Amino acid sequence: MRSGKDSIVCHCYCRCPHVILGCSVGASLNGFEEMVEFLPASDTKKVEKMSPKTKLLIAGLVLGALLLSLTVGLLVWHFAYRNVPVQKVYTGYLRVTNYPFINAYENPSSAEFADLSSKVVEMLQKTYQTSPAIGPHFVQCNVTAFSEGSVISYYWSEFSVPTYLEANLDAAMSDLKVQTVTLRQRGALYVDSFVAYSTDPQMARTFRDNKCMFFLHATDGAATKFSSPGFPNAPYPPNSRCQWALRADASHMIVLHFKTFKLESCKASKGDYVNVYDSLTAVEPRIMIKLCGTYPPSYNLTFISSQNVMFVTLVSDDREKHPGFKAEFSQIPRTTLCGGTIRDANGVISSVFFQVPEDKFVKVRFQMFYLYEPGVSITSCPNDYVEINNVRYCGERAPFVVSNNSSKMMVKFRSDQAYVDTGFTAQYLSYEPKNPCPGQFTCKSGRCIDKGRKCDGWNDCGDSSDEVGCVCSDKQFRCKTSQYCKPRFFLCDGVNDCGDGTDEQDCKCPDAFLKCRNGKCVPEAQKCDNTDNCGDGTDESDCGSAKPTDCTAYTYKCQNGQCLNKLNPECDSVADCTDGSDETFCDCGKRPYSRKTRIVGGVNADIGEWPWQVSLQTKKDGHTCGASLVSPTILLCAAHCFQDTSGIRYSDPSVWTAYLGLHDQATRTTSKDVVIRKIKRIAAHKQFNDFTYDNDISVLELESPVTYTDFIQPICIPESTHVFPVGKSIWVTGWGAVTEGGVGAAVLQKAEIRIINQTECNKLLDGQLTSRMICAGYVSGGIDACQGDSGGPLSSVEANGKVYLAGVVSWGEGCARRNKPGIYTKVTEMRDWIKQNAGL
Ligand code: 4AZ
Repeated sequence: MRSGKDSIVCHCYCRCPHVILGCSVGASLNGFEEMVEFLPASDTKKVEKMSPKTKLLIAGLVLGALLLSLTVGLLVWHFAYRNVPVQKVYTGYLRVTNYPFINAYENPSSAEFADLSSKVVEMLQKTYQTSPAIGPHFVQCNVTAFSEGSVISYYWSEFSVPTYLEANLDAAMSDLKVQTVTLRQRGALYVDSFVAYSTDPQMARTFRDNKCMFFLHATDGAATKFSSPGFPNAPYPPNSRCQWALRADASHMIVLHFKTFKLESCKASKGDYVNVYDSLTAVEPRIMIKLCGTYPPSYNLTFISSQNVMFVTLVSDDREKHPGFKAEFSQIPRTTLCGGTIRDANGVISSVFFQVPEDKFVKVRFQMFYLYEPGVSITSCPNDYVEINNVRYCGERAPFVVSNNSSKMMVKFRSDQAYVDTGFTAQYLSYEPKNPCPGQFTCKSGRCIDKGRKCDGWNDCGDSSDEVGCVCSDKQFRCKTSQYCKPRFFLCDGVNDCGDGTDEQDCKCPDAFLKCRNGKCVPEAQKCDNTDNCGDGTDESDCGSAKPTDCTAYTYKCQNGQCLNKLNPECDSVADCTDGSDETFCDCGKRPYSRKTRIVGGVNADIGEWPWQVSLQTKKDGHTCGASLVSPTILLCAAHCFQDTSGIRYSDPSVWTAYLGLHDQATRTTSKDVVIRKIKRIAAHKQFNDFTYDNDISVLELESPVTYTDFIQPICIPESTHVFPVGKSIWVTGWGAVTEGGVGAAVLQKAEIRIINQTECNKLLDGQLTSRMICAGYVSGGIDACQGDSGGPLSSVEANGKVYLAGVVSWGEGCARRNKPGIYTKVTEMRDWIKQNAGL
């Protein structure tokens, strides 16, 4: 590459402008003028009559003109693009071995700092001059900090280089070796390691103006606090470039904890972000984490350095305003964090060599496994990994087991300098070689599962070994490639559950036919012809445009009576109704803490993740039902929560208390985020059928309005025409029982489930569904709504980023039983009733 570029450069610089082309073109022109007559193109005879010399001259002229334009083009390209100087900044660090570290080096204003930094600068300048690819482009360099070891010097260097030499400079900088340099009058500087990385020039500029640069040293005992500019009274400024250099005493590590973190939500490019480095400068290979968005207070945003330094940067763009962050750090003595040998029969580990009793085999169960690095292959795992029997494991993995046909096992854990993640927790177990899973089924991986889970259509082992060689039941179908049996309600749900499309292949309509949501096929030509050919409005509700149309049950109705045939037009930031009413009442379904978080065990909700979730309690029973906040005074709930029994008059509003902003039942009276309200009015659906649970919906009015906070927000109520497609991933939340017949959860639980095909679900539930019910089930089994979740929300995150109430937890055959999905009141079917009873 490089040599090719060089040859072009040389050619253009030496030959183009005057000498060669100037002469040859000039000579040809002279000869041409003397002898040639211009001819019309069609005058072929005259051309034919031309002498060979003339023809040669014309050819030469054309060639010359071509060469001239090529030369001009190359010159323009060279001077306009290739030769434009670009500013390059490298940051890095080097180790000076012949100076001991002294405390004064921590203070950039001290004379000692100035003395050593001028030596390092001189050494860098001299070193750069030794390389022809670096020296000519050097502009300036500066030392920003020192740390122990003997003295590590952090610096930046600025260069101005023509675009076409930028790659050469990068290569030369990465190859650069610093030898010991003899300094002017001041002896020598011994340097034994040196790194330089190209960096964002804007970030590097912060070093120079020092406007938002902070140097902090951990103190013994108390944690040292710092925060983004203006926090908590004002948002951090736009276009910020702030840096915090954190230090601890020698032989210590830094523990950094973000107590509040509220930045702009994460964007694919740019956006606001905070980087944490395991270094005293912003060098990419030492980045521990890049943080953006909002983290709930419960999220453990804690990072530990490998040495006694850490570096935090804040970069903001020019859009939106956000509060920022509050952080604190402290120091702990440096320790060796892992390694060892264990000889007990069972236990919990971090990273070690195990040996169980000789007559047993050993296996390791990873309960939590997060060794994720952006852009890194999870098959080769080159950077951070766990290695067992020469197999590497990395990335983000569901619980898994690795077993060994021996009583010994070596589990190695390796992490490199860049990027950190939560890590893993594992348990090691010894097992009888002849009977690894007494009374249970042994998965191929060595994992033990209940025998009843074999051949139930769900991948319980994680490696599908429990679903191999099964005979499918009448509630199941067989996937073609894998031959696994899967629940029939996975058929035609728009999701490729088999992996080979078997479950979706017979669902397609013939060519030129449209598939209706109810399964019917209608000719494409009937789409958007103002006739409901499907019978469920599919062909008339999604016509791509928002053109006013005749009003039907499947068209969206604006407040001015106009109807639209655009699918889910509400709050999509496009005013489709001429009166703009599709974009009003959009202040709902927002989650201040909207980040997808990872929680050990997988089902605890995060604080503030479901801010419309309400706990309805009675004095006698405590938490009894869930509910959803839809306005400052209105909750939506199930009707069956308010059926009187012989003991309590549940239909009496005064029996109930609503807890809003609640996360953990244990803190319902102490948490500052919780707001408590008495209930003023209960309107249960008059047609609620307590035998079939048809029309299972109610409206509750709070005694006084609540103020919205980060933890209390309303969910959006969908219009009657809103479509929640089959197969869509959706969330159910509540404090209900965690097992069938079991006790309720203290911490709010969440489960991701999928909307299930109404016809298939009705088959599974022996025809008990009405059109006012929808089914949703947990894909990998075992989790579902249960007693105590009733009345709570089925929350759907829609394309517009807002969360809509798709259903209200209603009933089910037991809880989390295979092939028995949960049943929810279909809110779209209840839209008019909600309007009449809640005024919303
Ligand atoms: C209940 O008793 C209940 N599996 C709610 C939901 C489900 C079962 C029971 C769904 O409140």
